[in-house]
Amino acid sequence: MHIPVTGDGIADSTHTITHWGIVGARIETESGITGWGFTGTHAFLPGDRLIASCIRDCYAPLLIGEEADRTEELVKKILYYPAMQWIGRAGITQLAIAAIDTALWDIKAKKYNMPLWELLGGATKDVLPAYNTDIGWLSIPLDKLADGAKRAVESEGFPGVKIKVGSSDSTIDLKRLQAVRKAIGPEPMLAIDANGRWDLQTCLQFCKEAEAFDIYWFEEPMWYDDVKIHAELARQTRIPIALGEQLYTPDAFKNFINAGAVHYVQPDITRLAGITQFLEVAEIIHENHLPLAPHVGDMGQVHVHLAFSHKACSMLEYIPWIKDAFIEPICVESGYYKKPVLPGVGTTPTKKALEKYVVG
Ligand code: 0YR
Ligand code: MG
Repeated sequence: MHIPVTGDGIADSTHTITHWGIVGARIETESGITGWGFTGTHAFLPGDRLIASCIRDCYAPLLIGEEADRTEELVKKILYYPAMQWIGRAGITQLAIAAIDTALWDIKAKKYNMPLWELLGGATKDVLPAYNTDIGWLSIPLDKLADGAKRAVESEGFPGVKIKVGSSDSTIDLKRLQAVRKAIGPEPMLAIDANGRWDLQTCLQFCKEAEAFDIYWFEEPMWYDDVKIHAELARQTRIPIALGEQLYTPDAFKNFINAGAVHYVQPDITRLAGITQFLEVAEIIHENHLPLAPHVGDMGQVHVHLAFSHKACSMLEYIPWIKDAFIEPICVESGYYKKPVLPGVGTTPTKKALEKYVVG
């Protein structure tokens, strides 16, 4: 499905998009359960077709006829399928497996008639604060940015917001940051996200000035895979570093964590190979006494279950783009997430959405 984002489109330092693509798997069992799982894209159809064909042509034949309930076993089977290991241990193959894994968990949760958070052993918290990213795009002009942030905090009750930085001139970002902090006051959580755009020099300079605005975290400051420069930045600034939305394997997380290069860890089921690997990464994060702050870009539908269930998680990003395409949309009231109640993992689309948004 290709679903329109907020307004006429949004931009961060790296991505300019008008639609969000959710590409995925529908798996049916002989006993009549249908599981759904998705990854997320720019809604770039040729790319989406690669993911769809990876699911249909490479992995589906390995799963047909298997016992659907053996979730982890089936995920390991496709994750470590020798003929596919050179083809991908990141990117397309992980996005495809993510969708399949999510659909398998959906089947299991539906079979046991429980929402995923309950299937995973129950909620570890009653309240889950949401922070709003949708007010903070780089494409929003400064006056609207400050107004939107103020409205999110004061009228809508969000305990926090995140704004995008990463402009070619970082003094522009400092002005935007200053305006937002002034608009929302000293209390609310305020995070920034450069989507990997800057280099170490720019980050060091920027952070020196930005420390005055009480930044909760600085997300993806520099190139996604470079552990060393993030460790260096972490040593030289008081602002905590957040990342993980573009890491595809548990090993990648270990590398950043072991180097002291990350403070808030942000796995995303749509980039990691789904819920099974997310749970593995969540344990690694917890063992290292770090906070888990799942990325929602945009499969909040599932992350809300994982956030309520895992003890290392105490907040969740909020981006509302695709919620209305599902029979139980994610729901934030006065800045806090509501616990899902329907059986499954939250990925069953509405008939209407399938009619309206499916592209082929
Ligand atoms: C746009 N959140 C993010 C959007 C957002 C991205 O590509 O997906 O900015 O997901 O970085 O933390
Ligand atoms: Mg981000």
